[in-house]
Amino acid sequence: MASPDKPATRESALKSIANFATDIGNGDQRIIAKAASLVEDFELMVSELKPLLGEPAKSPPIIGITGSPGVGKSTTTNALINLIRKSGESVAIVAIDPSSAITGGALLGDRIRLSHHFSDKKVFIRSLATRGALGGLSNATDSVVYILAVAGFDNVIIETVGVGQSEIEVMRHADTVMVVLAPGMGDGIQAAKAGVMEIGDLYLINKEDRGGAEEVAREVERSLALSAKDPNWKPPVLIGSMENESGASAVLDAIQSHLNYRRSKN
Ligand SMILES: Nc1nc2c(ncn2[C@@H]2O[C@H](COP(=O)(O)OP(=O)(O)OP(=O)(O)O)[C@@H](O)[C@H]2O)c(=O)[nH]1
Ligand SMILES: [Mg+2]
Repeated sequence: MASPDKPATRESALKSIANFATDIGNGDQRIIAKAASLVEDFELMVSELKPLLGEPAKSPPIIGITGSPGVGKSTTTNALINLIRKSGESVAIVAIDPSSAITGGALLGDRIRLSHHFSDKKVFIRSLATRGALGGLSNATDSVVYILAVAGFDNVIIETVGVGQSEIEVMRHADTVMVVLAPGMGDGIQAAKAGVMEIGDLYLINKEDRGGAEEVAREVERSLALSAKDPNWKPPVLIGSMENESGASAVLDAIQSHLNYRRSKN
């Protein structure tokens, strides 16, 4: 739908971003959402935004959550949001939604799952649709994450569905990548095949309540023994049921440990 104040050119889009600078810095969610739309529509790059918005005061940790459709990534995200908010920190979520253009389905599910956070000013949720070339989504993610950093969010979570090439690309922007799996989806074997064993800093076997999680965990550990992403970091394999938040604080602790490890390296 054409909106009367929607910029028509890249130049005017960048002008709008420049005008948004103060409001973005103040964490105005309506303006942040507008800026994100401009990033998507015009594929604005961080290198174009930086002269307009400056360096963020601090860079928030970027937590990537990936895994096959339906394993419980959004449910896990929701559990993490609850924990992060309990600690008083703010969090922004970027959900990469490959299906929205086709079905509009997955995002709707996420909307319902995350909707109780919508009135919380310290939680910002934004979806980005897959479109265009492989690098497009990755660039858009990079730019939106940069805007969220300027806006001062304490934490950023990126959720991607699946483990295809563009997801792996997107996950490169994350400081810590968590791969979520679930029993009964042939996931242990699939994961080993699909190359997720190379991208995870930690693994969560979700839906423990359904049974079979231990077996998947052992299988994942066996695969991990064969393919180390970082010889100095042994990815923890956690088990939980995120629907009832069982094991969620152990997940957040493991994420924090990896972020600390990363920081200690830099
Ligand atoms: N039994 C059980 N079901 C769960 C658990 N966590 C999530 N689910 C269910 O699994 C389904 C998928 O959960 P989502 O969180 O939407 O999964 P997702 O990985 O984000 O899915 P996509 O974004 O569509 O790929 C939902 O029906 C959840 O209620 C759990 O711990 N136990
Ligand atoms: Mg989801």
